[in-house]
Amino acid sequence: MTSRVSLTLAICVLAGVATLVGLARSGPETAAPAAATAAPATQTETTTAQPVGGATITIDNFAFESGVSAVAGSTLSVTNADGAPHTLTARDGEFDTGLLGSGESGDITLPSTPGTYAFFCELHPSMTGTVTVE
Ligand SMILES: [Cu+2]
Repeated sequence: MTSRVSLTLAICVLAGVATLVGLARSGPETAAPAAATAAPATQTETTTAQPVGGATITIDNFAFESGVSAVAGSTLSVTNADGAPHTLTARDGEFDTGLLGSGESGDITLPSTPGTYAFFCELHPSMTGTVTVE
């Protein structure tokens, strides 16, 4: 009987040692804060190609500057360098500077669809021009 008890004790002691060894081995791994460092990678670049450096059109001597091209959706700056007031108004109503007095400037936002857009001056309908949006 005694040997059987001591054998049981020995097994218990061995099991206890094994448990301690197991705790000791797994301890450092669970304590490592490696999981917390991999999180913030979702809010990266929202690559919406924002046009930079808008084009300009100058009005002078009752004429629009011709051959202007600009990035779709960008801002076009219109300067009236003439002695008379003018507007730069799209034929299809997509943009309009409104009345620009002598020496005044106004910005319009170009369409986001590429193409050639015709415009005119509301005060002087014979003044026409186009802007190429690309
Ligand atoms: Cu005009």
